Amino acid sequence: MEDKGFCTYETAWCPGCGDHSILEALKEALEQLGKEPYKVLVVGGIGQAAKTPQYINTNGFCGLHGRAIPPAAAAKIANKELTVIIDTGDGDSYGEGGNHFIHNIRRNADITHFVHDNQIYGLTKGQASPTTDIGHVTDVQPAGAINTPMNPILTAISMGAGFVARAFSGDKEHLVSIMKEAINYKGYSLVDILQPCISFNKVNTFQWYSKRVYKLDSGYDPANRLKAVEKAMEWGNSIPLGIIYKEEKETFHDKIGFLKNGAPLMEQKHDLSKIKSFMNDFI
Ligand SMILES: Cc1ncc(C[n+]2csc(CCOP(=O)(O)OP(=O)(O)O)c2C)c(N)n1
Ligand code: SF4
Ligand SMILES: [Mg+2]
Repeated sequence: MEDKGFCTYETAWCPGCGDHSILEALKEALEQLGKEPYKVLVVGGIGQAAKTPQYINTNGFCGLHGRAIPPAAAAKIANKELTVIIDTGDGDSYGEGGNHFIHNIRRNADITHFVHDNQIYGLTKGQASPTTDIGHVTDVQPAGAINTPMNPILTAISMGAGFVARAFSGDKEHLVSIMKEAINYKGYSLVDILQPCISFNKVNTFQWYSKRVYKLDSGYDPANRLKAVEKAMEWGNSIPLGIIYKEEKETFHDKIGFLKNGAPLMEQKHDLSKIKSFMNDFI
């Protein structure tokens, strides 16, 4: 596809890594939505996936490990006109960033979260991540992973997230369509994107995912929360892709008058005399 402004940079990712097609899909989704690079912010934490802000021509920020959500939410609060997108890994999002993941759902800041879920810690060479299945053997865990994996889709739905979806890096067209819906959604949107790590995950390969994933059909109703819970629990031999749950909800901005109405917070003027009189009450 012609590059219209989101640019192509040389990456440090392995050839064949699913991160490449997620990055390409992100650029296509932004182009198709007519977004202008200077009005988009892409945020990552630490990890292979979290390098995404360095490879796309938008505003960008890389936080500490597990800390992509706080700066992303803060930027949206400061400037509601920005399209704020988090692109980061399964470890960064659900492990080190698990606390932020849960509490941002409660807050419902209007940000989009694309998790490159390769079911492994890629950058640090193959430790189990929160989504690694039990028994998964790698060089650094020769006896196999022993902890119960986290189900991020089920967690998000149970916490009250209003947009929860799953996609696969091997089906870019479908991924682009899900990304566009997630970006357009008002409130927190999560897309868990299955992604092979060809160097350190020898179990969940491109072929492994390809054999198991299937798309939800047009008869599936994403507004039915109980059905969504059932779908969220489907994993193993068949793995559903698509919008698993969707509901319109009040966003963080909707709940706070001065954020909702008027200019973006960063442009609002402060009345120093009011601050002074407030401070005087303490003297
Ligand atoms: C506080 C802290 N703990 C641990 C690390 C080491 N570390 C860097 S990246 C990473 C794992 C990243 O995994 P994931 O988020 O799944 O991204 P991937 O590399 O798989 O894309 C870890 C443990 C760190 N940088 N900071
Ligand atoms: S180590 Fe894995 S996640 Fe990292 S770039 Fe290589 S294939 Fe991708
Ligand atoms: Mg990972």
